[in-house]
Amino acid sequence: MPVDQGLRLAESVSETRQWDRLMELARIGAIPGDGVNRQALTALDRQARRLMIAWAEEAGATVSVDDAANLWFRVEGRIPGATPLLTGSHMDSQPAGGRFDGIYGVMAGLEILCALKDSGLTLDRPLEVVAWTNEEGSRFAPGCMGSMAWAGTKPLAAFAETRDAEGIRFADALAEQLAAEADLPRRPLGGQAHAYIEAHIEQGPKLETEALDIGVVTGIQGSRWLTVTITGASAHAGTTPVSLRRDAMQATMRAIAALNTLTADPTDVLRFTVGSLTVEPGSSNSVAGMVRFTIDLRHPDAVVLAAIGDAVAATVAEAALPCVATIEERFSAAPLDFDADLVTAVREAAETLGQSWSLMPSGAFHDAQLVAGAVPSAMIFVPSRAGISHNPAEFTSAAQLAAGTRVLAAALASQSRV
Ligand code: HGY
Ligand code: MN
Ligand code: MN
Ligand code: MN
Repeated sequence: MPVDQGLRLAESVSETRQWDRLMELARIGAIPGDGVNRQALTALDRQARRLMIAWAEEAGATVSVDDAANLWFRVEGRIPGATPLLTGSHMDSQPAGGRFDGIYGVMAGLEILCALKDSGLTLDRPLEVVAWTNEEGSRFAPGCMGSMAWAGTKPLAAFAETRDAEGIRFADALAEQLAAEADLPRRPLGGQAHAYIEAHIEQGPKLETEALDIGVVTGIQGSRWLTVTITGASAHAGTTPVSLRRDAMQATMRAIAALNTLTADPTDVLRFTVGSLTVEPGSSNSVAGMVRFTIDLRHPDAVVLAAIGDAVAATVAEAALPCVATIEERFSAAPLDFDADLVTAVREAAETLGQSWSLMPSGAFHDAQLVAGAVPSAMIFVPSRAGISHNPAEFTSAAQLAAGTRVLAAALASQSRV
């Protein structure tokens, strides 16, 4: 599709329609402070999907779902049988999430389907928009299950037994989702795409601080998720001498203090987070018998990330004594550079549309990190107010979101030639 058609497609993107629909979706699972709690494979997730499905059908797309409950919207191109272009992101949110993380990228794809219909343009290639299942991993760890299963990084069965806080198995929650959407055509898991470009909020402060419109994302740093279980012995808080205790909470505090020392990085490149912690029996007058906590490690260098991850085990085991520590790796995504040609296409689309831009890496992981294992991929960022995300205060303006969607439209169109 020549550049001017990419421009015409971009011009048909409606800022208002996109914004109004995002605000309508934000009412599903709304929490105080303009936030959203719409976690993967819940009734709220299904309610939001139904809304997107209705809008996609209005835009003339065919809708389908695959065995991982990834949700697909497709419009045909001029060249029958051409490998499709692919865009999308995730619809699931954090428990105290914002109105834009993930859902913006799916909405941007949907908005481009609407722009195709409104403009009467047809791309050479089919265009597919996908909502990947469980990117956040906040209900069922790990994240990016849908994109991992689609890209063949891990078989879907590998996730079956993971449980949420209520003890529900992922396999059962997935079966419930698929049963609720049994009216949708089922498509095989996996497939091909000529290129994948994902639009997402930056979730950091760079674009706003530098007053830039677009992040041309060069790659994504590595992530490792570990779950630590420290086992001692529950005991009476009043009668048990401290010298006789195997206090899992005290052991945990020693272990996290030791990990803070291990991961201290004055350059703030290595990121270490303990985001969730559970205590058993969890009573004020019982010594903790078991503590389970999560570790989230991020670094752009795979060797550093591997070394730190391995050092965690030894550090925790020693600090936890006389309690026993076990460590389970829940997720790892290697650092990666996006497809250079696609990064150029995104940059050129931003320039053609007169948007200010900067090349930048992503601190957050995204489905694109896994899809890139199977398809040339790239990402587009739009600014996050004060860099806030995974927080109800997350905000990006209607105009900023529309600018990102227009760059996405032009970048996808540039990749449509067969
Ligand atoms: O955790 C992440 O990096 C992503 O935002 N889910
Ligand atoms: Mn996200
Ligand atoms: Mn997120
Ligand atoms: Mn190409």
